[in-house]
Amino acid sequence: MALTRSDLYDRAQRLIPGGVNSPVRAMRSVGLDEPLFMRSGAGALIEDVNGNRYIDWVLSWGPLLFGHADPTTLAAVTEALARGTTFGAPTEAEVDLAAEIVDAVPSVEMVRLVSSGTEAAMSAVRLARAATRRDRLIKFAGNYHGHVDALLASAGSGLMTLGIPSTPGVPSGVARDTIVLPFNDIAAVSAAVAEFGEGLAAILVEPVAGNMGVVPPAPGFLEALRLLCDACGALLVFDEVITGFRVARGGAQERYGITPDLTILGKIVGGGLPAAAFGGRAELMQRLAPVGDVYQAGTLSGNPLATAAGISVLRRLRDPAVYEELERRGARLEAGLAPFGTVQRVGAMLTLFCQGDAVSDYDDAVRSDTERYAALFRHLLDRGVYFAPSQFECMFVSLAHDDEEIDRTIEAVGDFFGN
Ligand code: KE4
Repeated sequence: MALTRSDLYDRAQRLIPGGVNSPVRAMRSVGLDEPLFMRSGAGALIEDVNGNRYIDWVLSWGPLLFGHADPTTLAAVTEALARGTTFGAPTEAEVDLAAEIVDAVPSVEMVRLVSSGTEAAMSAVRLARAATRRDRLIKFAGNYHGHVDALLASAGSGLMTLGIPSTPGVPSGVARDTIVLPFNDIAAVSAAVAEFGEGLAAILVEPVAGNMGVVPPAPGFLEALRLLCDACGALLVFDEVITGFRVARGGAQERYGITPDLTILGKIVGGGLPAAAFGGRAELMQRLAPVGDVYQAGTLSGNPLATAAGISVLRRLRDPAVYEELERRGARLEAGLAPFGTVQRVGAMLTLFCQGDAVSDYDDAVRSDTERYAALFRHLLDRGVYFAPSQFECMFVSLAHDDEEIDRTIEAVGDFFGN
């Protein structure tokens, strides 16, 4: 007899903090007493352990551009699996995945593969600090770059949902070097650069914010960050863990025509398996061990299964029709949801904010009616639609979401708002 959701949750809570391996999965901010436990996925659909099926707009938080159990990805991983799972030595697939990334992402001449976005962000920060011989960082409220000590202050994902602006366990000396500014506020960045620019190693930004809900860059914002970095000698670091390969094949840097010095990648780059990366100009990346003196390492970095999955996905993204189709589906969903709140979208990532005003930064985002969003989330579950279990996340459109599933989602949302 398979365990029910309640049995699983009881057992999980005795063994794993909160019964989950990542806080947002607890689904507490949307008023569930116990999280959904998922058992399988196929295309745009996901099935929980009680046999309920949902149209999945979370898609594991962004990696699955071709949906769950994509046959091409499964075939690639199965073929790799038959030859073993990890060697701790260079493999051809790592080189092939690196080649796909370099070909796709305009500013990346060299890349280092790692296992998570957090690891990529942590490594990029270390490299930026080494390259500039400076310590200070600028990040933005509502941006989340993984649970890196130096970057947790006012993170947008997880912490934002939990209402914790920063977290215990981060040494005060570490937090002191991180300056947190309002997203899209050029004047604030200019002032901070004027005051701290000499000791500034990097400005980190989600070029399209996804971790406070989707907040596009205001006109001129990314350009201003580029100019301010050039003026003070800091590096511009784009965290494209969400936007990479999603808002364009070359990410936000291609879509907006801005060249960062370092780029952080994750999610789609691993095709649903644990892989992430950071990259940039060769002269910067060559500072990394074993060529350079900046240490960075990882037992499972470039793992053969994850690289097989990543290659199987990235190679298909060379077809421009992929992004035409993602744009069409995203626009269809956006138009359908528009009557029900503030919908903000860039390409295949969007958020329905439960409020009536435009959201341009963290302070705007937190004015959303999170209780109403929680009620919408629960209503949708009953209608077989699975939204992000937090107002401050994205809906991730994929090539697996067909028009019928988009329209069914719109109808279910409309029912909630009484249309
Ligand atoms: P991971 O360490 O979770 O692979 O990546 C961290 C990260 C870095 N940068 C951005 C822009 C990110 O969005 C993330 C992780 N995203 C969250 C959801 N927004 C992952 C979900 C979770 O924390 O469980």
